Amino acid sequence: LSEPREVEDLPLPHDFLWGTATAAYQIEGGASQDNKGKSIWDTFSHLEPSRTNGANGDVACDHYNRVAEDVDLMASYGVDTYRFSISWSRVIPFGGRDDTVNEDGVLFYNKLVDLLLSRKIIPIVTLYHWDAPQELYDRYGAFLNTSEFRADFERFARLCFSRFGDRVTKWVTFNEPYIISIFGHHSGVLAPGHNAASGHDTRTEPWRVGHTIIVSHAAAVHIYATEFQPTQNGSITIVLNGHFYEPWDANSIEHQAGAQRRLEFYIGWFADPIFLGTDYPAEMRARLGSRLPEFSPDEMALLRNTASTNAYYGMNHYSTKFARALPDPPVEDDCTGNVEELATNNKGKMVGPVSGMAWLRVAPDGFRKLLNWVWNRYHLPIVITENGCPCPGESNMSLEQAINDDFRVGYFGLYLDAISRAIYEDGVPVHGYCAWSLMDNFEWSAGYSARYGITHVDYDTLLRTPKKSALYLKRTFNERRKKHE
Ligand code: GBH
Repeated sequence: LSEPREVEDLPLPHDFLWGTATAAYQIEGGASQDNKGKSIWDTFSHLEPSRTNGANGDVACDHYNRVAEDVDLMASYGVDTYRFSISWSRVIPFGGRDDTVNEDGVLFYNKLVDLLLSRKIIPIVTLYHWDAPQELYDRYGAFLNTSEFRADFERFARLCFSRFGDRVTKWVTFNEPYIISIFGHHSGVLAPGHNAASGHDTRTEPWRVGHTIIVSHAAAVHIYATEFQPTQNGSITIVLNGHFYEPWDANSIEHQAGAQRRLEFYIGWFADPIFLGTDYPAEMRARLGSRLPEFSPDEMALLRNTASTNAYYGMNHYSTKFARALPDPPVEDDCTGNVEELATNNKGKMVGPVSGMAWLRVAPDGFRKLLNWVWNRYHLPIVITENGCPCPGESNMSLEQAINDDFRVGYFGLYLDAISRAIYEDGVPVHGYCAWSLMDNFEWSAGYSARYGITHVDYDTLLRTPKKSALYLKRTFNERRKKHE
């Protein structure tokens, strides 16, 4: 697994879409410009800046004021598509169903969408990439109150479909519900920072949050399918992230089961109800008992009715880990299925070379296996909605060093080879790929110290400089897609 590998530049289908991805809070800045309301990320990063490496998204990449330049940049890379998110509190500052719409916020996204279309770039729009209006937590606990949150999210979704849906035809409801639930309401390393130390019930909060997201997603899908899709002809789905898990001991039934269970606790948690219209995975019911909410008959019916409306499986994927089953009973607030995650297996073998983030190792074979796992379980086409990495040491590099990002070029090359093999050798329908990210940006708890961009951003001058990887992606997609013609 850990030997260095050569990129083969294997072919991809001629109609395979590629592009880049970003998220509102990570790039926009303009934190209080034009009446934007506060989101939980404004609160989280300002209240205790140590949680975000001393940084915040007040300015970020200043994309809010540089949107035309950024669309030009993407056009120069030859992208087919661009995945971005809408800041809820920019279009509805207080977020709620009876709160006023901020027309300046709507105008910004109209401008972005029109610029993209004028360059023939297809927008993929995420409604929620982690920046809940602060007011919704203050009023009723946001995700912790399913019916209130669902009603407010329905209004927000309806607003976006009706204002942008004449031109936006590819919608994503939520980005990475696992991260919202676990990192936001268990470890608390991401906003709103709920964890045991801050007095929250980590035995139940993540599962309640997950439940709210699943139901709110299905409600938005229902609204889109019944009120908008007939005239707008677009598609809608959700984006789920997840590592692939290899058994820590490849020959042990116990650890094989542990790896499978870990995948179910990470991915099946959301994907089974959403894409299959069924209950949570049986292993989760068995292990979590009353900690896991029940779907009401109405919720179950909604899930069954909307499951097949989801257009594809939106996959964010970065890396692979080894899963080691732990002896039962698990700790009280276990959220893993009682599995430990490791970078090394029982034989001392590493998952792969480490990137600029300790958790992110280069493991294209795990990626290919995950594509197969998802296809075999859900039978949906797959779009890679995020994939990428920071180079080792990149945060401390000069501009000149940083733009020579050979490590990232190698990572992209191997992960694209894995997609090619999944398509042509395994028969998995993968339809598109968005590199994370268009440019260096605010990397949540790491602040500006982790650079995932294919474009370098100088945070003093805000100057954008293409890295080698941007030019590689442009060239390799042209070549790989020709190979297949
Ligand atoms: C994505 O999240 C986000 O959608 C995007 O906004 C973000 O910038 C990008 O990835 C890069 O991080 O699994 O405990 O070892 C990915 C979420 C972040 C989840 C890192 C796993 C690693 C810690 N991942 N986290 S762990």
